[in-house]
Amino acid sequence: MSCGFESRPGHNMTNPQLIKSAIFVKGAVHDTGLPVETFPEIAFIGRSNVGKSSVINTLVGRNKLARSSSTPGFTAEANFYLINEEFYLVDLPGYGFARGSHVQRDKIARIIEWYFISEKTNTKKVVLIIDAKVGPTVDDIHFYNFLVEHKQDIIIIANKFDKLKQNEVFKALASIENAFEGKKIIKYSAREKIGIEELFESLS
Ligand SMILES: Nc1nc2c(ncn2[C@@H]2O[C@H](COP(=O)(O)OP(=O)(O)OP(=O)(O)O)[C@@H](O)[C@H]2O)c(=O)[nH]1
Ligand SMILES: [Mg+2]
Repeated sequence: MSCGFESRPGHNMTNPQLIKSAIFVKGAVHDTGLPVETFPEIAFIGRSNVGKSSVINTLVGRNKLARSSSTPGFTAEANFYLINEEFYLVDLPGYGFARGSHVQRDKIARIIEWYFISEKTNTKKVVLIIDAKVGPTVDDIHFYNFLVEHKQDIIIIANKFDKLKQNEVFKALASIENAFEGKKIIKYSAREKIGIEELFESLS
């Protein structure tokens, strides 16, 4: 069984035909809510409104699989999408919503922590999404360190790259790279469909 997107030399990785099926299975906030069937999981984590749901949609070539919204705090559970009946993409709730209450923010942090600590989940890779325009936040670094502590295989992408002016690109990338120990950063725009191929390759 493959545990990610198939990578075939010469194949157009953005071709949505590689995605034979993409189905929302369920949302969970606790072990008891997890899908019955176990498959390898790729999780998407990042600030509220950074574009996690939009990135998932670009990867599977479906505009409305994962529901996205300009209202921050939209995704409130760990949402499991079954791809090709082989693996799950897991859309996590976004952290750091400035206008959210303490109680709300705590609740979201607990859900994210539960997802990575649980022995019932089956995470193979984590895509940490940073806002290219905003740059790395204290929360981004907190959750990155949390993922490192929990020995996760982390891929970092800088989404909303389309919002950067040409003369902002170098500085924006450098500040993200510096914040994450010089790790490779994939430039991404869910809106302009930039970086999809590179992300596919990292996941395969
Ligand atoms: N300019 C631009 N806007 C984007 C991009 N990706 C997402 N957006 C917009 O950002 C907003 C939030 O997108 P979502 O995908 O819902 O973000 P999310 O991280 O899932 O948000 P929560 O579920 O609230 O945590 C929407 O209005 C999207 O259209 C991008 O690459 N560029
Ligand atoms: Mg979302």
